[in-house]
Amino acid sequence: MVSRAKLALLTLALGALWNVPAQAQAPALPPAPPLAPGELENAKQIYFDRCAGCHGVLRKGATGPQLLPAKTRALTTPVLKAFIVNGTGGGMPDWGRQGILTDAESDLMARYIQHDPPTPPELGMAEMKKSWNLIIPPDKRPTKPEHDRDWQDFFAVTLRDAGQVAIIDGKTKEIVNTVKTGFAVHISRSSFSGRYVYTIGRDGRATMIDLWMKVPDKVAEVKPCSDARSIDTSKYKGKHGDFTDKLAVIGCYWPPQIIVLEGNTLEPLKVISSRSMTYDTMEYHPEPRVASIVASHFKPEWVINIKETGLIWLVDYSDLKNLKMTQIQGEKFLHDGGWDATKRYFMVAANMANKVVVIDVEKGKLEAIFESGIKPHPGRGANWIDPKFGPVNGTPHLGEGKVAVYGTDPAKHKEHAWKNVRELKTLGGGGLFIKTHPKSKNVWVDHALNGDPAIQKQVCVFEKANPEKDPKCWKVSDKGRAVHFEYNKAGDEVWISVWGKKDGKSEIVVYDDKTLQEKARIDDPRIITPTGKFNVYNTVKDIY
Ligand code: DHE
Repeated sequence: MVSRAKLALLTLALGALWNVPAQAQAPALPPAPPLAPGELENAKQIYFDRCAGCHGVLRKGATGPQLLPAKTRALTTPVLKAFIVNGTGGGMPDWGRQGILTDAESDLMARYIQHDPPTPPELGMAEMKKSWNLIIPPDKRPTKPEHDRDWQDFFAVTLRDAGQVAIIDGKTKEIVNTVKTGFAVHISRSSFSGRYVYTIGRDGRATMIDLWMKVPDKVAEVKPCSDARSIDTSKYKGKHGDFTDKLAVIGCYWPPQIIVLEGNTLEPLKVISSRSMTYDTMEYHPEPRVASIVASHFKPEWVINIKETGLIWLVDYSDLKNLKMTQIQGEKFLHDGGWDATKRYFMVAANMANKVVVIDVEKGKLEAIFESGIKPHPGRGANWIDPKFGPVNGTPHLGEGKVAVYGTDPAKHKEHAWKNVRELKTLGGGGLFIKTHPKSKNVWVDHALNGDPAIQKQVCVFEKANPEKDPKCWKVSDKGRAVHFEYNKAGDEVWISVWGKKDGKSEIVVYDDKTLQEKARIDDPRIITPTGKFNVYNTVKDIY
C-alpha cells in the first residue's frame, strides 16, 4: 500500500506526466497486464457502475481525465491502484479507503484500464420495449390518496448502494416504504402533480412511484439505456396547451441519447441520439453524454445539456412527429444546474472549464458564460437576495474552498448579473451541494468530496444578511461524509445525508433551520448510503 505522503509526491509527479500528451511519452509501451478468465466481465461491470460517469464509457474522459492505454500503461499498475484506493484531491473518490472496492477489485481495475476499452452494445427501441414493465396500469391506480399522510411532504431518498429509494414522511420521519429501483439511483424528480416520483438509476433503470398508494410503490419501470443520470417530465401548461405529465424524458450516458416516454406509463416513444459535433472544434464525438435536464415552465420544452459537445438543447415536445429543437452553443463539459428564482434563466456548470453557462429559456438564447472558480458543482444551485447585490445564486466548487455568489437579475441589477459578486470561504474543496429556501436566513454548503475525512463530514452555514461573517461549520456525524441538503415542505427543517460505507452505518440528520439545532436522526438500518433527497413539494415547485 502506497503511503499517503508518497502518494502526494506521486500525485504531483503524475500531474506533470498526466498532462504530457500520449505521443511525447516513451515510444514502446509495456503490454497490458493479463486478466484472468472471468475477470473481464467483472471489471466491465465495476467500471460501468463506478468509473464511467467521470471517465466516460469509452474512457475518453470528462469530469475525470481520459484513461486510454497510451496513458495508463505508462503509469503502471501500482500507481493506478494507488489512485483507485486513495483517491485524489480533485474529486476522484477514495474507492478503496471507502470500502466500496476491495483491494483485489482495485488491483483488477488498475490492470483493466490498461486494456483497450470495450464498446458496450447500443440500445434501440426494440430492446427498450422489452425492458418496459407496466406494473399497475393508470386505470387500476387509486383515484385519491389511500392514506392520510401529507404525501406532498414526503422525501424520496436515494439509498445508493442498496439500489433503492426510501419514501420518508417529512412530518413523522417514518420510512413509509423502501422501493426497489435502478442501481445507485442518481436523482429523483416529481411529476407536475407531485403524485408520482420518477427515479433514474446509474444503470439506466427508470422507476415511477405512486405516492397515493396505501404503501407507495412503483407502478412502472423501464431500462432504455445502460448508463444514465437524468430524468424529468413535461411541466408546461399554457396557451400552447396542457402537457403536464403527458411525457417524460430520460438522458443517457450510454448509449448517448435521450428517450421520450409516455408520462403516465413510461412506455418508450422516441429516441434521439446526442451524437454530433463539438460546438467549438466541430469534431464528431461518438459519446456525448446527456447530463442535466430541466423542464421549462414557460414553453413546452426541456432544457437538455449535452456534456461532451457543450451544446444545450431546447427540445420542443409539443409535436414529437415534427420535433423542433434549438441547439445553443455553451461550453464543455456541461454537468449539473438549475433555475434562477424567476425560472426564466437556467444556469449550468461546465465544471472542467471552471465556467457557468446561463441560458435565457424564455428567449431561447445563450445569455452569458462566466468563470466562477475551479470546477463549480452547484447541483441545482441556490437562489437568495443579497443585501447589496439583489437576487443572486451560488455554487460550491470541487477544486477550491469557496462558494461563488453571482447576480441573477439583469433587469434591475444589470451591473451584477452573471458575474461573481462575492466569494464565501468554505473549509476546502470537494464542495458538491448548496441549498437555501425563500423562508430561510441561511445558505448551507457541504464538502462531500474533500480529500480530508475530517472536512468531508462537515457542513457550513452562511447568513444571507451578513455574508461577510464567518460561517458556522460543524461535523454532522462520525458515520460518513455529509452530502446534499433538502428542506421540508414548511421550509423550516434541513435534512442532510450522512453517506457511510456500503457495509457500514449511515443516517439522515434533520436540523432546525432557524436555530441550527439537531431535531432528529433517521438511523434505521434500512438507511444505506443515502445521497440525494427530494421533498415532493419543493421539487414540484423547483424551490431551492
Ligand atoms: Fe451526480 C446530480 C452526473 C457523481 C450525487 N449528477 C447530477 C446531475 C448529473 C450528474 C448530470 C444532474 C442531473 C439533473 O439535474 O438532471 N454525478 C454525475 C457524474 O457523472 C458523476 C461525476 C460520476 C458518476 O459516475 O455519476 C456524479 N453524483 C455523483 C456522486 O458521487 C454523488 C455524490 C453520489 C452518487 O450518487 O454517486 C452524486 N448527483 C448527485 C445528486 C444529484 C446529482 C444527489 C442531484 C442533485 C440535486 O439536488 O438535484
